Amino acid sequence: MEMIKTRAAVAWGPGQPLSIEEVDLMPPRKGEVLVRIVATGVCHTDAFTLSGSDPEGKFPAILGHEGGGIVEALGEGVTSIAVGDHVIPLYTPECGECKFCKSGKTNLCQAIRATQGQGLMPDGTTRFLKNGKPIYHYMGTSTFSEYTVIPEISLAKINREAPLEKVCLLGCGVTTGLGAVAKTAKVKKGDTVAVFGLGGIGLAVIIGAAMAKAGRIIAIDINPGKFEIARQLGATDVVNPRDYSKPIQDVIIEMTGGGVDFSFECIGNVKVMRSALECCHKGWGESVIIGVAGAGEEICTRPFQLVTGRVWRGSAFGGVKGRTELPGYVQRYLDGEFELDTFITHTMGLDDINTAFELMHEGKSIRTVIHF
Ligand code: NAD
Ligand code: DAO
Ligand code: ZN
Ligand code: ZN
Repeated sequence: MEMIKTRAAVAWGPGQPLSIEEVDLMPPRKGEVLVRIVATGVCHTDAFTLSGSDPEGKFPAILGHEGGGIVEALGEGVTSIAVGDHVIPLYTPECGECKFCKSGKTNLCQAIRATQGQGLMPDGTTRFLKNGKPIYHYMGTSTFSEYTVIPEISLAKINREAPLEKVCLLGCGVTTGLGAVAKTAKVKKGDTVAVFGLGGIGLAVIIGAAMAKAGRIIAIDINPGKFEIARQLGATDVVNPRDYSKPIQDVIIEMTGGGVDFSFECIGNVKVMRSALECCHKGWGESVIIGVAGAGEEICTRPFQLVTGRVWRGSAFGGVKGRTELPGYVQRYLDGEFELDTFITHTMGLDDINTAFELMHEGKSIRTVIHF
């Protein structure tokens, strides 16, 4: 197979708008797959990396990690995926063989972690080139390109009947929220839940909590424009911290007669992470950090908060193992267990992708889905 041209949104440097241009894409090598991306969501993590706050952010790069696509060609030795398969790229791969995959305790496969974090394919090179110079991959996925090359272990094969322009959201935001509730926190019927940040992640946490039949779901955001959708998806209470002069954890402790059973931080703000921990019930409340904080930032609380029974944990991709478990989430969507339409506030072509970032920064969108 020859090198092909692909239309992509290139991030040339931190803080710069993405540039839509044609770049060269080398064919898939051993263990790699050429995928035609049909649609991709734009997640806050893309904006985080583009801003320059991501310690692993490398430029120039092709960002994007919430995609859905169709397999176009296979590199040598690929056996688990066939041409024509519908796939969701995975920024958390699943090799099935590393210590992490075999542990049964985590979804954080480490098979290609080192190269993926450097924007490289597992052999240490890039498939994207512009004028002969490498353009880095992003999170092993680079879905802001019509064609992309992805390791076989980073692809979940899904039911072909699933609409790729919707289930692409299961490539990050929605699965992250649903998984954090069901797999990381293990929320049970009747539990009280607080959700900090009502973007794609926080709203997916609300759906997950409603599916778990949580008794009370308290949705917290400084943008009241998010409250209507939160209620529609199952929030029982909405709270704007700016309406109160005291710390938001005190407000929630009062509202709940002692604190929540589970809280979820879906923003990436270390101060809110503290509030999320401290609004948990003494003796048993658990707080799950989902938001990604900027380079060098640290969380803090008084250790006595943990001594007295609160638990702090974190969740990446909802603790979901991509190859073995994500196809099941797609099926559950097809079976009508949860919806995706409410998340998709905007759709547009790749040429308008910078508008998608503006809408996110202005708090006007939940998810924009880019259609190629
Ligand atoms: P988003 O920007 O769409 O939503 C964030 C929300 O937080 C917005 O509604 C905003 O108004 C609200 N907010 C901001 N500051 C606040 C404050 N001080 N108090 C209350 N609300 C506040 O983002 P998103 O796409 O939903 O992503 C959320 C976070 O999750 C990001 O940090 C992202 O990088 C991270 N993320 C983590 C994972 C993971 O696997 N752990 C996966 C995807 C995204
Ligand atoms: O295994 O060390 C590792 C890194 C795993 C990456 C998990 C990323 C989760 C948070 C980033 C947000 C994803 C969009
Ligand atoms: Zn994401
Ligand atoms: Zn592995």
